[in-house]
Amino acid sequence: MVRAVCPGSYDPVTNGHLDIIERSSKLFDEVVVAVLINKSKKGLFTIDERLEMLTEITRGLPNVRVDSWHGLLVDYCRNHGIGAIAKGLRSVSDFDYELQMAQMNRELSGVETLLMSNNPQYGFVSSSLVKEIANYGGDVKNLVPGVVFERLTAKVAERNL
Ligand code: COD
Repeated sequence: MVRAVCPGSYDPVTNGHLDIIERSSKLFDEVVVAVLINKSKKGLFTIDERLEMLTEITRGLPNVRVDSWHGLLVDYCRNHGIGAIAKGLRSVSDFDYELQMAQMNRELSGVETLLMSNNPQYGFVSSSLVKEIANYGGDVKNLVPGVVFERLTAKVAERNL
């Protein structure tokens, strides 16, 4: 069984993330979508909320499951028998950082990283831009899955009360 992890902050998950998760699920026997917890970064959504949204949108993908982890990604891979990290690449600036992380993770543990070219339709989409646009009342309906759009709208309304 060949397992891969799609790691991220997923605060929140976007259509760009979902595209990479779906494509990874066709390449590997099992894919774990792992929310990496960064305690020094206060997110908009709690870890549980991110996991709930990820669970909802990956329901139709039988070989995908979701999980969370606090610590090094390579330790998660080691503990769960995962040999590959699957990620998306949007730009040259993504590439510089992703290559550095891929090399470091391989050096630390031997785990391989697969960098997949993004779907150009979502090349400009990031969680932080989605949050900023939603916060100022902009329309992000086409950038995120339906469940995320609903939760984001509710969260922004709650904050602006
Ligand atoms: N299209 C395609 N792919 C996309 C898009 C898009 N529109 N948006 C994001 N992605 C992909 C990228 O590959 C990205 O890497 C991944 O989705 C996750 O994106 P985010 O924004 O949710 O998450 P990041 O970039 O904040 O996640 C960074 C990690 C959490 C993966 C990283 O910091 C990490 O591995 N942390 C754990 C601690 C660790 O091991 N550190 C040492 C690293 S060498």
